[in-house]
Amino acid sequence: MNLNKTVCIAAFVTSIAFPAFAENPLISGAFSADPSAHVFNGKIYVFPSHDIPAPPGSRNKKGFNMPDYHVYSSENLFDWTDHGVIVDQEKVPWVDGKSYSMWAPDCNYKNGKYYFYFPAHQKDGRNAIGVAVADKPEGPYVPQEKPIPGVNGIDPCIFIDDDGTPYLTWQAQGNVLVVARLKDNMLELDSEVVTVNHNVPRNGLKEGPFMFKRNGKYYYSFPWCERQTECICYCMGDSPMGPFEYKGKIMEQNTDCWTNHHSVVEYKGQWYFFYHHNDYCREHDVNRSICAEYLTFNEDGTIQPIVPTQRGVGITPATNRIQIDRYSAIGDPNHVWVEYNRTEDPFAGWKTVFRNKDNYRRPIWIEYDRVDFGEKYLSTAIVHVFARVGGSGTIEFHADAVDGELIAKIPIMAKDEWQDVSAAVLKQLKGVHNLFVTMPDGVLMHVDWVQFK
Ligand code: FUB
Repeated sequence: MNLNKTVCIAAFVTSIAFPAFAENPLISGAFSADPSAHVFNGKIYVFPSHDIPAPPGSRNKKGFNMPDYHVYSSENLFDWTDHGVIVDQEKVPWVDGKSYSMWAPDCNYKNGKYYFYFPAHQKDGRNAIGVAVADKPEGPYVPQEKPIPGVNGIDPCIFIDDDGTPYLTWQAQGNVLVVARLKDNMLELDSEVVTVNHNVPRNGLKEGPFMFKRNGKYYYSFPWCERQTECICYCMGDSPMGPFEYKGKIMEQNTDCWTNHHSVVEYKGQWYFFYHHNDYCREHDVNRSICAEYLTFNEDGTIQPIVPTQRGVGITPATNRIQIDRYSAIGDPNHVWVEYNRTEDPFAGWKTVFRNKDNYRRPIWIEYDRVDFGEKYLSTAIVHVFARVGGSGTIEFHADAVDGELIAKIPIMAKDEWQDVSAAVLKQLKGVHNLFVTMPDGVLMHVDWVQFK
């Protein structure tokens, strides 16, 4: 179970990092969507929007209900700190404070200040994009009295070129992506608003643009509903105002969440792709959660397609509760699979089910890669497991392969309730290894997490 993956810090109070896990979704305990990731002061900051279940009195029972924004930060991609609410619909002078319309935002740094751009409904119901300004990425942010003149629409992205010139791109009314240069004050337009010139081959809704630069090329990427749901496609060009040439899809459409929304960032020499999916919401797709994957460029600057994973990014300490259901690889799906924990809590997470049917003779296994065993002596291996009476057996941990070195062998006495069962570590590992968890004997076991101490 992924309880308490992050700690929420009351706004502007000292931040405390709570150990979390380097898996997808990144944030537990609250819904989060539309992640905009940036590196400021040596840390990754993610500015997502914030989905909530429709509150009483909402005018939009079945759609998005988005009351405010939080910002999250991490230095290592597994400890995420929630710095609390940075902008609230009730506290922005121009926003209809009961509209729950705070959709995808973005943030960037210029002239010693952080500028946070966000869309919302004005009091007359029309969409506008406003700015809130702060001295630090975590705030406090002070919203401007009025939205940016001449900018009507949603999903702002603020790109700052190497020469310091800021550009704002967004989805304008009429399903069209537009771009304009901003003045040095970051608060007003400094050019005409122009339609982004890209040659994406077919029609279909386009929104959520993101712009970044690498090796002198400008990348312009956005969610595009080519078929049933949104994929993320990208274009490349030689100027932030376009034209851009369509290059393909970074992430294909998925089946159960209609929207996707992304950002791309380089951190400590590695490129990352942030996006969202409705992992913690079974019933519908308007309560979403942010995720991240590694992003790789080809020699010619094009981007390798990304397939969403449970495992996500980052290295997990062996001393964490390792959520093996966020696996990197899995054995025969007839014998090992992942199930959602059925509880009242939407963030209760998942468990792995090991099931030996018909005297299956091959290994039943799941792999969780990138586990850091560190340099210290870890003597005990623990599994949080449920096995029904009559279902006793063994769980084993192996290093780097299903039949790799045996790290621990844990006999499980069935108990009809969840239990922590431990055994001595048989093989001391140092550094980062891929962990394989297997059930060499037994009939049916549910495993929630494993851990080393
Ligand atoms: O989160 C609300 C809207 O859904 C965003 O503004 C779009 O990009 C889509 O993700």
